[in-house]
Amino acid sequence: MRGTIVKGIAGFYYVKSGETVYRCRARGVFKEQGIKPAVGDEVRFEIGAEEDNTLVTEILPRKNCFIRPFVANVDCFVVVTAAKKPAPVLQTIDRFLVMAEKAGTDIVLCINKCDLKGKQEELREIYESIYPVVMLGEGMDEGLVRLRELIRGKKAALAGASGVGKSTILNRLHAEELMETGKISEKSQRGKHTTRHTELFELDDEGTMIFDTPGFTSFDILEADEEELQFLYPEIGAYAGKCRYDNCRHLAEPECAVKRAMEEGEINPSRYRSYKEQMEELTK
Ligand SMILES: Nc1nc2c(ncn2[C@@H]2O[C@H](COP(=O)(O)OP(=O)(O)O)[C@@H](O)[C@H]2O)c(=O)[nH]1
Ligand SMILES: [Mg+2]
Ligand SMILES: [Zn+2]
Repeated sequence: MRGTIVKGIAGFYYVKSGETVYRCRARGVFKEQGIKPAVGDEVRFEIGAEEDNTLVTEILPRKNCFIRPFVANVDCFVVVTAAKKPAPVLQTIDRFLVMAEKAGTDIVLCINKCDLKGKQEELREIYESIYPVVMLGEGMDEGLVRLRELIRGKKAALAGASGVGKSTILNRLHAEELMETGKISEKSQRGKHTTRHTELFELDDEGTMIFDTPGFTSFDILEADEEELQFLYPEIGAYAGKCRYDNCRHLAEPECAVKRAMEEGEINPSRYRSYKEQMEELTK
């Protein structure tokens, strides 16, 4: 049988296959081999004759895998920032975006708390030509509908600094789904959303799942090489090979197409600054 790990607690893995969730243990040999199933893993499992004898027998190849939180197969990162409270920090937003680029996922930028008078327009201006940008806030249902469309059929994860509203957005997505499907009793059972351990929730019948995790509030040190970094900033990578020097890092080299593009207003200076900062860290 095949399924998706939606939860792991105390040595048990909960594998969703069709409409059923099976409680499994991992095959003993996994431990010997240092393999640990992660929430999000696609697995094969075998139902045992006795109770608690159902075993995860194979972990299918992962698209990506993260350590903190320990999850696998993220299809789409929803990078969340607030328009205000906390004040958006562009370098922080860029680092989350780079983490997502490095993991090879689809990316959506969510500007939350747009009901407050904040920096939403400035943020939108910087990012809307690079990523889909969704404006969210108290009572802003259009943004939520758009977000649902952008993550449809994918395993999505919210990432962003603490306090930007990730848990609130999860609650809004759940509430909308529960209203649509009439699963109100389930809603009152669950009560208000609080994240304790990592879980993968199904949001609809179209395969949309969302990682509910206390993590993705920070990023590990970027493991990329110098040539690669430009491609983690897609609008900078678009100029690769167009500079005077083939190995141009777009720093102090003459006749650099990236710097020219910035002077002509094609690349935002704050994005370039983030790129430069990360490049300096990589080459330290
Ligand atoms: N005004 C406003 N406040 C919000 C919005 N979303 C979240 N908040 C508030 O921001 C605070 C942090 O939200 P939370 O979802 O816990 O953020 P998290 O740390 O990213 O999970 C809470 O007090 C929320 O009520 C919003 O759209 N507008
Ligand atoms: Mg939270
Ligand atoms: Zn260059």
